[in-house]
Amino acid sequence: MKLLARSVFFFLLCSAACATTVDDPLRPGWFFQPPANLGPMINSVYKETEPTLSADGLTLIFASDRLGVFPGRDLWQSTRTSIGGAWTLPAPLGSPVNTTANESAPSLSANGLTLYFSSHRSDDPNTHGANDVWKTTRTSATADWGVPTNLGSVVNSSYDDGDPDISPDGRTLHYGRFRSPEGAGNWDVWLATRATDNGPWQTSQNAGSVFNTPGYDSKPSLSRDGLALMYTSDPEAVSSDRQLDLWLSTRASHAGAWAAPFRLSAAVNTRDTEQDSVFLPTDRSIYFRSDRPGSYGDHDLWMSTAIPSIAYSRLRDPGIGARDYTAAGDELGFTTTVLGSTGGAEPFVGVAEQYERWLSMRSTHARTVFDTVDLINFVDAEFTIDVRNSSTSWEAEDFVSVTLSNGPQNISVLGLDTPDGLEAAEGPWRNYRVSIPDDWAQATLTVISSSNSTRGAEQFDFDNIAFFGTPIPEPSSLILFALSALLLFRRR
Ligand SMILES: [Ca+2]
Ligand SMILES: [Ca+2]
Ligand SMILES: [Ca+2]
Ligand SMILES: [Ca+2]
Repeated sequence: MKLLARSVFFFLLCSAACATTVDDPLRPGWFFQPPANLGPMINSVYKETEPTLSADGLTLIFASDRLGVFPGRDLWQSTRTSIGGAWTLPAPLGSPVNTTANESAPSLSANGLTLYFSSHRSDDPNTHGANDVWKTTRTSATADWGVPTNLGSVVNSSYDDGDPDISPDGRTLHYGRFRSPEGAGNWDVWLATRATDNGPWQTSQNAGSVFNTPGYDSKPSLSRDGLALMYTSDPEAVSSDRQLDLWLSTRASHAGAWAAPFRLSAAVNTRDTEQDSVFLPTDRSIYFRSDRPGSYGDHDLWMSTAIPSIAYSRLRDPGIGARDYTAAGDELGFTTTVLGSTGGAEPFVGVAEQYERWLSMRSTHARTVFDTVDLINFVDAEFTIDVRNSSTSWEAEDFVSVTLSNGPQNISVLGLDTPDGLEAAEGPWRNYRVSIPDDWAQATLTVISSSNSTRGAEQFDFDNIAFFGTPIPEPSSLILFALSALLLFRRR
């Protein structure tokens, strides 16, 4: 049945392209995929940071400390003639935007005529102290940029102010401020507002505890549709081993509240630095900065694209400590059975929270079974999960397994009775991914772990769980009509 459906799928590919409804691209359930380096035309042995794109996606401006006209960090620009086309060799924006001071974090307005950026212009009499947010304007997309002006005392302070992100309607500026008394600590996300897209800034406030933690929280980026805010965070504030990651929050409407943010999957976030994300015009892809392996040197710009999931669980909605969770729609519920305590200190199984949530199994023998996922209407299905080993050691009788099953058929995603591939002691999240055969009509995820905790505290964490696949489109009514007409004709 599924193979027949598959041939029908390819036959109907064109009509599907027209008929498929595009859901909100950033609703929970969309997951960003393993990223690709932007390549040696953009990236170099120097730092490439803080990208911004024009509304048509054909102009890229970023900061780099590569050798230009001035020493230090300057703004550079590259262009392309089509989405997916090759970027030109970047050129510095030049004076009066770039100076001997550092310029960074550009953000281009929707009409492309105003460029916001941060700069430490201590010689300029208009500075409010340390880094400030500045802007420059031009009269057309091909005109030269004018002399930059300071955004003024509503936005700027005596503290470091930077990382501006101008909203598509020009009325909201998300930005970052460092160590101000109104903050939660380190960098925090702030936002300023105004009534028109070109008037004076009227209000400015800390974006609040939904986003801000004692650690680093900055480099906000609002999606073009205004329903997603991605930013860079290190909530644990481990300054000696800073793990900057990309975090995302969504809201149902422009007036709605932001949902609790989540860390993007370990398919994107690694032990290396991920920061400075910006949405591309489709809101489905991001550019960001990372120093991960595969970079051309220091920090590079990378790209990742989000795809929709069939079913997902980020463990955000279940209450803290929950062992059972009933979910609706395409979110996965689960049931945990404790098979026995292993006698160690602090046995725990359930949803754990610090600034994010994950399923944690510590000093117990437990099995968690997730809701069965119906795959009948999908082909090329895949499964992904982030797993972390927080054990202090690995001993005999410790094991962790992640298995998909369809009746008697099984796929082992992860089955370890040794720590191969999973570093112990606060190891990084690792992303695991498997393909599911097209003849599977459904799949059930089972996670089991156990530990011999008489000799230590073993702990396994699970997060960012999702099933992906290509939907088999419903035959359109027009084609059904044509098929029935054909059958009727043949019978006569
Ligand atoms: Ca580089
Ligand atoms: Ca300042
Ligand atoms: Ca903070
Ligand atoms: Ca990271």
